[in-house]
Amino acid sequence: TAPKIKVDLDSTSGIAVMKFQSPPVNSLSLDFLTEFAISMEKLELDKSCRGVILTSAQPKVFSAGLDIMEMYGKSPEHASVFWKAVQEMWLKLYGSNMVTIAAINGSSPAGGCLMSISCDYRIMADNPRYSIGLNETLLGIVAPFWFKDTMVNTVGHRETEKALQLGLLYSSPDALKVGLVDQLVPEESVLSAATEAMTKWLAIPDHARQITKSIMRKPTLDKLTSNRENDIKYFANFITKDSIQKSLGMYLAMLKKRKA
Ligand code: CO8
Repeated sequence: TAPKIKVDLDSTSGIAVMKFQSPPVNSLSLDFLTEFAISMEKLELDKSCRGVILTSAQPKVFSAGLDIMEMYGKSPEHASVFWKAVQEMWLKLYGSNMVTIAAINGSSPAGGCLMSISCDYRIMADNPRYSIGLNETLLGIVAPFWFKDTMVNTVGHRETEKALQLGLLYSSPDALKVGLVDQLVPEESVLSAATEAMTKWLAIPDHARQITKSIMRKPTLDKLTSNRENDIKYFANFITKDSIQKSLGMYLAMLKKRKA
């Protein structure tokens, strides 16, 4: 099968671009997440790579978040394997020693938002039709504590309380207003602006920046690493409940209907 992520490393600048190319909407399937973790690990170990830019090759969408089909009508065993891969994606990204920048060139709901806020810096296309946020409650599901923690660390407690309960999807201007993204640029400049920002971040000595990043993020990461098995069990149990499956089914039907 074709790779779902295209990785281009420029060893001169030390900047890698990870381009998501999993049509139609870069949903985070088990295959996607596995490929993502492997790519991150390779870059992390590559001395010539100091920064990664995440972006999308698909039009209008950065990532549609977790692949709902991986959570719908599946066994608890499958749910467990899938959830472990979701955890792995976050641990690798949030805990990365490299500078990570999200070049958000389209909508970025739920898991797509999680990926974005797990980066060090976010640049989004200035297009009010693109939205970003943790909209889990709209699906009748609940953003796990580590999604919530990542959001709190980005926009603060009060904004997160509103955003998560209401399942808010912010238009790009609103996302900028609350600090969910750091910068808006015209759509065609998202990648070049990300490269420019990266140069600024890479001007800081790696060791000092890495230790500082770790001081900021380690307590949040530790909460999950010390509790991974329980988090997997909780997810597998929650997502396979009849009532939750029913909500997901209704949401999927709504997605199809909206399209028709
Ligand atoms: N998973 C699987 N399939 C998806 C997803 C998804 N997340 N998103 C879209 N699709 C499918 C659509 O159903 C459609 O399929 P088909 O062609 O067969 O009808 C196809 O992709 C294209 O989608 P659209 O026609 O809707 O494309 P648009 O360009 O109009 O819109 C959007 C793109 C904005 C991304 C839109 O598709 C959308 O809003 N998708 C839903 C996004 C969403 O709500 N994701 C939430 C996923 S849950 C999550 O990430 C965290 C869960 C944490 C679990 C915690 C439990 C304890």
